[in-house]
Amino acid sequence: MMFLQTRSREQVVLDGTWGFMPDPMGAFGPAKRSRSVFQGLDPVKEDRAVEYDINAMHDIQVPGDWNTQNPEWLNLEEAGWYTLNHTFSETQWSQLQGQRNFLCFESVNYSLRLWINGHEVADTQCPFLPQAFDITEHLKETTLICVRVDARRDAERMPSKVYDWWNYGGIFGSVSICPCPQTVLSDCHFTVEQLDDQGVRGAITVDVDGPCAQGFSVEVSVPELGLSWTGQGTDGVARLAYTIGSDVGVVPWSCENPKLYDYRVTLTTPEGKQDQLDLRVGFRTIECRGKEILLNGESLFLKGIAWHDERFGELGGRTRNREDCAELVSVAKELGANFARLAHYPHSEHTLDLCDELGLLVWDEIPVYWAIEYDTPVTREIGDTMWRQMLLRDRQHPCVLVHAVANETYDAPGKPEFMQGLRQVAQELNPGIPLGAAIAVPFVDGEYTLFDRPDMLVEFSDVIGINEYGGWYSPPLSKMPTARVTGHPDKPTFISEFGASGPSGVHGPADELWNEDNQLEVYKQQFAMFGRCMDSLCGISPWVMKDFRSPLRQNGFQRQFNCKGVVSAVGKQKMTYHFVRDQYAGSGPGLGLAGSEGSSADA
Ligand code: GCB
Repeated sequence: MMFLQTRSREQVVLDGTWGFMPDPMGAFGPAKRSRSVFQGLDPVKEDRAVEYDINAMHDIQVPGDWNTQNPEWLNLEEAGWYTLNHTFSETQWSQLQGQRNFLCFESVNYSLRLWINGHEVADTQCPFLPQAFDITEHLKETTLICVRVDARRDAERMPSKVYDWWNYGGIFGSVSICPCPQTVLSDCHFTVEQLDDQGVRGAITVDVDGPCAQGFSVEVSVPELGLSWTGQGTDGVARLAYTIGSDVGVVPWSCENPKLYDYRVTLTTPEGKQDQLDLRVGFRTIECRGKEILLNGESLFLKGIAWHDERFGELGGRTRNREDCAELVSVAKELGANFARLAHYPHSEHTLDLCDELGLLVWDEIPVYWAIEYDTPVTREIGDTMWRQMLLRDRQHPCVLVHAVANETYDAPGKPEFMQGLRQVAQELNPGIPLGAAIAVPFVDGEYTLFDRPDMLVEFSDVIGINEYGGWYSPPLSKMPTARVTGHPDKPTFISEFGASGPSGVHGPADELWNEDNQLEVYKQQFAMFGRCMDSLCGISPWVMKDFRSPLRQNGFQRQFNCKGVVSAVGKQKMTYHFVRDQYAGSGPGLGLAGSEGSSADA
């Protein structure tokens, strides 16, 4: 498996109707001949007792989770077999000749096992993230692609066995074959080390894979700026230092003006063979200074909102395309947010594209969530693989403000080593971006404090997120008028979660749980607390934008949906939506935190 930058490449897109067979016992597999789905047997043509029929599978749409495509599969958590018997058109087939052909998956949950025309080519655990496999030697004009997706929850996986969201399984993202030259440009990205009135300075890294990776030349050009840089690479990498003088007038990427520049990178091998990518860059710097987080040297107040990568609709389901993601991002923009917490695992890359374009800063996150078995080799390997693929993918995106290593974890054997490993990888792959963690903080003597039961991530993190549920879990609403929160004295600290369940359309007394009026009251008390503690905080991010499907929420108010959204599962705005939007539109040091009066939610 490798990371392959596929943007701007011509691809044979394999999205559409595939065959699907649920395998809830995990019974079909390479063990017995008659059960080996990847062989593509047909019980009629074979005239023998084959217990599946490659030509009579259920229809399923790719991309898309399996759970929301058939009521019988809503709770399917074991394996599912996907098959596609694809006959290439003449044009497609000629496109693939003489090329290195990669089969690319944008996103799969959880593990993937892949056979091409009966040959096993991959067995990976890298959920939610892009994966590319060289399948050149097994391709034929008619090719059987068979994918076993195993969505089991497992103690050694990340996330582990219990978590507060739906375990959607399947192929969520697009699938394509990407023909590339033998020596391929696998990636390219810009880092920015300095951006001020002197201009911009940094480095461009170009990654190359293939027979000529030992010696090649590259050219990177940004036509809009009239600039280009050239250099040589060895060992699969070329690093070009760049300086852009202030006279060129680079417009920095910011929330107010998310300026992106198109650029082209060209690889030339010693024999004169070329490869090319057209990508985008936004120039910006991020820095943590004491309790502040700075974008382009200016202090930021994060007006955030968190969401799951789940599309709008009665059923839920993972996002499948740019349109699904755009619906979520537009709610964040309408709320007036400048910061998106993409919880609790890597979201679709379409969301990152939209955040780049619309100026929303992003916290991305790997699913190191609640109990994790840090000490086992399987978990360590999954952690390392996911973290690498997420950083490789997301470092392209100027919107990314923080890479998050964890949410509400417990100290456990192996955790310090695990975290140290993540830091080393970050240093190697994307050193300019701060690391963050969301930490569940206890309420002690009227105050949320990071230091009562310190989590090792308090000292580890560059940016600290505090998850607190004053007015909902603890303390009760009655204690909120005097509650306080104290951040880290030397690090940027923000509230990464607060909230309450407010089932849409349910009204009742503000001091009783499970109605919208109570949810609003919790928000009012929370914002009042933030207003008392502004010197501790560099931002806030309510939990959560939209009600989302979760097996942990089974009471009569929720019925398998966590209802802490400020909008419902179908996008209906709740009272808290209006309240947050008014607060974010307010003046003052980041927020109109003077209190709740005047909110349109009161009307
Ligand atoms: C949390 C978790 C989040 C849950 C939320 C809740 O602290 O980080 O994943 O969904 O609480 O609603 O209880």
